Amino acid sequence: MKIDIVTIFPEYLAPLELSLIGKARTTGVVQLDVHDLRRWTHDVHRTVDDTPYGGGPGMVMRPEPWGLALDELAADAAGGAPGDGAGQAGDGAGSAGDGAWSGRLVVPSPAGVPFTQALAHELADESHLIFACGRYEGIDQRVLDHAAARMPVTEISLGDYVLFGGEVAVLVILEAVIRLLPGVLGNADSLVEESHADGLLEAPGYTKPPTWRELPVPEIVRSGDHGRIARWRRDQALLRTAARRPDLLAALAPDGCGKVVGLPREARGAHQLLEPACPRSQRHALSPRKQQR
Ligand code: JB8
Repeated sequence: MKIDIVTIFPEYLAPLELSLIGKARTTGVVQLDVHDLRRWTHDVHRTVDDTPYGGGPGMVMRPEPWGLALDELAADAAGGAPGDGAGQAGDGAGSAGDGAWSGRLVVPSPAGVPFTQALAHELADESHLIFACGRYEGIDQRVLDHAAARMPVTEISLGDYVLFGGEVAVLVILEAVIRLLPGVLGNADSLVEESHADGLLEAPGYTKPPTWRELPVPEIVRSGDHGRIARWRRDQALLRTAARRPDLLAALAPDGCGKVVGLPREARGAHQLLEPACPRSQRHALSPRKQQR
């Protein structure tokens, strides 16, 4: 997989040299390059921002450097490349950059679609990802509109909170994506991934010693009875999910916590325990379909 990241703070992406992502780079699983947006500025101050039309606080990232960056990075290696220097007008108003662009543009934004494991899998199936890291009040919308006419563009939000810029979001997204690529994880970790795909939070984990600071490891996980251990872990996963992420449980059981349907037989005991964690006052939040009626 080819990965390009454009940012005004290349040093922010230094962690991509470490650990398993660093190894994926040195082994060639990913070819990752970090680019300074100012490389595509031409004024003496290498300006990347300007005041917002319509007023308001802060600054907006100017479209011209972003356009030139994408002209170059999205240039289809096979076909006539936009911005390959072969006769396109300079920057400024012109530079249509016509022709198909390769790759998929990913733009972290609080206004994006939620990042999920499913979206991580989708991105892991791409051959070329280009990440645009915004700062200030974000990137001029026309950059995304222009790109979206030439390549897939996905604005992604990590959650309902606001960062200073897109760099740390890109670190998160790439950590989730690169660990899915063939040859990055061993088999044991692949199985962990599958168990997370069942839509529940993981059960707690324990290791030696059997008692630590007077706290014992739950007897059942030391019992060696793998059938009972599996049921216990499933129960713990359900309890945690109900207490912390009722939205996930609702997705498993669209009729709400009064009727948990579609769960395996062995989960029903745990479901009885769940009822107190799912009070009447929360049931409407667990039944988005009913709410719509
Ligand atoms: C300026 O919270 B975020 C995020 C915040 C940002 C920009 C990009 C992403 C650009 N502020 O995901």
